[in-house]
Amino acid sequence: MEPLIITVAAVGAEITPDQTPHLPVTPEQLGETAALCQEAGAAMIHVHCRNDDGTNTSDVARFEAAYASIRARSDVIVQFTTGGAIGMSAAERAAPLRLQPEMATLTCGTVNFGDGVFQNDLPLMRGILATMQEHGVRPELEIFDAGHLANAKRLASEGLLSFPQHVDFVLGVPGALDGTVRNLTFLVDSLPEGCTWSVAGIGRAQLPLATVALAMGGHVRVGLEDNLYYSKGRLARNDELVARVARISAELGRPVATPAQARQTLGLAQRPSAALVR
Ligand code: KMH
Ligand code: ZN
Repeated sequence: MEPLIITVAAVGAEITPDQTPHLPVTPEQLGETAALCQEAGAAMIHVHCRNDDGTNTSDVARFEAAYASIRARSDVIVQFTTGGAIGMSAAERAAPLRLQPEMATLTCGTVNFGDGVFQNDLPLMRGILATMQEHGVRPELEIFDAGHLANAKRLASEGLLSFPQHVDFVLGVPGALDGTVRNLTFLVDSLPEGCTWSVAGIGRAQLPLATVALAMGGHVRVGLEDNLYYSKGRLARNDELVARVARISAELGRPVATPAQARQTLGLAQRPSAALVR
């Protein structure tokens, strides 16, 4: 099996700083988190940004500062959100793409999201995808529900996307597809030939789905965006969630990918290491 790519979704848009002392809020905290998580085994960081008071932002200057801070301290693949937070406009969600991160998410359909609706109609998807292409940003297709793969295939049939792609199954969001092994295997079986995939299990689904995915040859996303707890009642740090998956992978005999190995697997350009950049 190819080395396991561990992505850390360190921030997200839903967790508030009063829920945990471990949420990285400032660009400096994001850079420190990236360094700690790379040390623990992460090869990629999925980035949302917050203002100093913890509220969500798509401010380009804030993303620029976060990007610089991560780059100064680590080699991880930097993947921006284009999902943002519920209620953000498509233009807000796409704005940070002008910074040309290596990757960005593309959510492939509208879905209930708790009490809210995460709006991703086809025109919105086409617009975000076009902005990614304009800036040379590689998508990661976010699949929250069974119909989302069909939407991605439709974009491909329109010539806007070509398979294979890297796909992330986000399973267990209230209102979307449950985080079960059965749902994961169904989705993996539905993928176009040659795709790479990871799973982000929400809440208590995170650890079992991560374990199953790494045994199946998939990749794994963990982090506070998806799960606040290390164990029942015990708040997690991002780096220890990464370290636990890396340990399980080692026990199963599967090596954990360095950022350079992850770039090779995903077909991304290599870049000089942080040590060289500094
Ligand atoms: N915050 C969620 C509504 C993404 O980053 O691409 C959407 C989200 C997806 O987090
Ligand atoms: Zn996200």
